[in-house]
Amino acid sequence: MSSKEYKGGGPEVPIEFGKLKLKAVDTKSAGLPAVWSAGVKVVENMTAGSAVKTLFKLNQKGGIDCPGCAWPDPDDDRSALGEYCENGVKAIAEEAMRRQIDAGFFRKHTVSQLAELTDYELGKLGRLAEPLVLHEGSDHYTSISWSEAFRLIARHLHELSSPDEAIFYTSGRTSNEAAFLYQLFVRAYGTNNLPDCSNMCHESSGKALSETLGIGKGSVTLKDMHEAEVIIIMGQNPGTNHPRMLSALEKCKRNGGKIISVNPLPEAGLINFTDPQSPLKILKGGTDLTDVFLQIKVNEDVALLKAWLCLLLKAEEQRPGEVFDWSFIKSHTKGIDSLIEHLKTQDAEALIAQTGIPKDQVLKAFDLILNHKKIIICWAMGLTQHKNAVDNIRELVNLLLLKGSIGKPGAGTCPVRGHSNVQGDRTMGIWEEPKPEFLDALKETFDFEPPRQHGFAVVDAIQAMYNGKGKVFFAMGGNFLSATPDTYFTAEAMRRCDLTIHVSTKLNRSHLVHGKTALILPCLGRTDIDIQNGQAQFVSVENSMGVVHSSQGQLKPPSRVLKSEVRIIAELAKQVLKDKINIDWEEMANNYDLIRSKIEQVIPGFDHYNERVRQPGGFYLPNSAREQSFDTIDQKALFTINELSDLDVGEDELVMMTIRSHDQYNTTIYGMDDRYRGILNERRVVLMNAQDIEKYQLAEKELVNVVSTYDGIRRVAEGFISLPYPIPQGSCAMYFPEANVLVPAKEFARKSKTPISKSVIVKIEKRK
Ligand SMILES: Nc1nc2c(c(=O)[nH]1)N[C@H]1C(S)=C(S)[C@@H](COP(=O)(O)OP(=O)(O)OC[C@H]3O[C@@H](n4cnc5c(=O)[nH]c(N)nc54)[C@H](O)[C@@H]3O)O[C@H]1N2
Ligand SMILES: Nc1nc2c(c(=O)[nH]1)N[C@H]1C(S)=C(S)[C@@H](COP(=O)(O)OP(=O)(O)OC[C@H]3O[C@@H](n4cnc5c(=O)[nH]c(N)nc54)[C@H](O)[C@@H]3O)O[C@H]1N2
Ligand SMILES: [Mo]
Repeated sequence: MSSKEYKGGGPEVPIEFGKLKLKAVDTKSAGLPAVWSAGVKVVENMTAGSAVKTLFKLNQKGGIDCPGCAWPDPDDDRSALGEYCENGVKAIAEEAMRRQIDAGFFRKHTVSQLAELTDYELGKLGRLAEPLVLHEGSDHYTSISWSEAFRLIARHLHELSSPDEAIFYTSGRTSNEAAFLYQLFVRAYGTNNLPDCSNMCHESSGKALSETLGIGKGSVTLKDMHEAEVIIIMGQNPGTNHPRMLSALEKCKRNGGKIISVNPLPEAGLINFTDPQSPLKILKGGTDLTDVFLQIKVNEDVALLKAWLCLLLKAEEQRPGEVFDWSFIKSHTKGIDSLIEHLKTQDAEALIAQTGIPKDQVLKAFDLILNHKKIIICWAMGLTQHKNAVDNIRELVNLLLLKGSIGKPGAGTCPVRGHSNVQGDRTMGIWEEPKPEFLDALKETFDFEPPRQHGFAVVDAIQAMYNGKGKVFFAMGGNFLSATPDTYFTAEAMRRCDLTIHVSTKLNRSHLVHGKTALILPCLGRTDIDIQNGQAQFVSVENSMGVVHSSQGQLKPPSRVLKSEVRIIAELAKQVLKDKINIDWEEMANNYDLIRSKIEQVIPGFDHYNERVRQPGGFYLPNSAREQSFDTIDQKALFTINELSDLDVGEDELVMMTIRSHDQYNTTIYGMDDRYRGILNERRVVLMNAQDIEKYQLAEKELVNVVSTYDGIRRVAEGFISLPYPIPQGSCAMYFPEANVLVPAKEFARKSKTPISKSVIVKIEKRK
């Protein structure tokens, strides 16, 4: 029996129930209901005029980059209606709220009272309207001037015995300009402690792709998606999280392409799709997208991929020279012999059995892979958040390399990014493990010695704060407490900090579970007009396919007091660094072109940045894998040998994945419905296979506790409604962030430190 236990509500995770309603699981996505539901959201929050203005500018050339996902916009023809989806509209509505909260609001409500609200209720309060401070021992945020706030931060940072006692987190909405300035400030101050949301997201992809293909980004363009013969979608729910991707899949199908979906759940958008911007199709009922649906057990993707590799080898042995792309393999890769040796020791039948997928389905998909050459594999969090996540991605690279499916039209890797500028933030140097070349360029351009020692990733940062080694926590956006694993442990870590600072647009739980002193610095969002020194500014971002383009806010900011992220960093840097280095922060904040000129000097691929970012649609960054040039140690693409999942799951245990509902953006809860999955009005649910429900002898919709035990600590998620759902036996699913209490902070992917948010071993316990 473990001695320590984390359980039960509190300010970290208030427990509140909705009124659950169930509907049949939907297999169609988008179409009329989607647009209707999104439209209602916009009108609730914005004036009709500004709503229309915003939507028409969304993802248009020269318009606003949608703060939703990182899916690219078409290079050529964009819909005149605007390139938006239901969830993009919700993202806009959430940010562009007219309602605002200022010091008057915080006088009326204590922090402890606010912490009793759910995340959904917090989001509805409105935009943060002025800088706020919570003094040690107080339960009220009060107003503070910007200059006082900067002085307070500077005082704390100067008092630390080393810059490495400060941690600077970034979420992925921060623009290139703000991200570049931020990392410059942090490194000039003296640390590489720059953890970001990417550590919890596509870090496993970055690690696996850099090692095997020499570039941590995907290789395909939208045109490739349209031209592919086969697209395999693994561990991703595009209908909810990247709805605009469905249009690309539909184009692929129209060109004769086939789609294989690998997922423990029959997700709506994967099965059928109606383009909301195509009225005729809405009437006719949409396109069947998926040709073969493989309902895999959670965390058995290496087994499936390895089974396909074995079958390919067998076919190659029967028809030598016809199955593998030998000319590509010989000229561009390394390690084929060891891979073949390894595959010969594997038993394809056993691997297939391990996936839980019927054999005929695995073979049906295999036929498509065998008989086509232009293959793209798309993936997201279903592959990246496991102990063997890096192996998942290395194994899919093996498949593409055997087929020569990389760096050719219609073929390649497609890790589908999450936050709208998470890829750009990394390009700008938001990374705890900067490359020496990057630091050398910073040194050359700005004439200071950047720190060389690697900093903390997210999971290291949590431990450091808990152990007293991280004393000041600064967050450029995001919601660290709710997004990270082990909510109670992380809460304690944050409370032990001397100072926590959040640059934010909206109130969230990380403001309410805070350090001894806490600051909230309210900033402009993507949709807001940004005027500096009398001049309207625009920012730039990089999408999932490496296109850098501009984004310019169109709406009047909710309060005149708000500052842009760039301005906040510049003023903080001046206050903290004084004359330590010779950088004119003020000048850069007055004119973002000057920041872009510096980016051009430091980061390869940004030549003529100011000129090219002004071209409609922006420009592509160089991508070596796309050119079949592999920038690895040997200058070859690398075959690797990968490990199957080795979860030690007991008889009475299940493997739990945390997933997003249709009505949320990460920790921002837009609404209480998960419409496509037919679960309405309730987030405290655990989706289970009917046979597992029977095995646990649960009554219909019985309220249960879900428990995980790692490193001697029992973690209890109290009060979740057990629901029968089409999910493989032995697997179950709960929503992120409510289920984060169960994810242990010390368990993460080998080699990438991404928490195991998609494979937590749990028990279902009856409530006494
Ligand atoms: N509307 C909306 N859009 C978003 C977001 C949002 O919250 N809301 N978040 C953004 C961000 S930051 C990100 S990273 C992306 C996330 O996009 P996704 O990765 O699509 O998001 P998740 O809900 O985490 O979904 C993971 C999918 O993987 C499947 N899965 C889980 N475990 C496994 C497994 O072991 N194997 C396989 N094959 N599949 C598995 C789940 O069933 C689910 O369909 O979306 C971005 N876009
Ligand atoms: N269990 C589990 N945990 C997960 C995941 C999972 O699948 N399962 N997914 C992980 C993934 S993929 C990610 S990316 C992380 C997300 O982690 P984060 O990026 O930290 O979380 P978000 O919920 O996206 O952050 C939302 C907050 O950002 C602020 N914000 C919004 N727009 C802006 C802006 O323009 N500027 C500034 N400064 N602030 C802004 C608002 O205050 C809002 O409350 O969560 C991770 N955590
Ligand atoms: Mo993400």
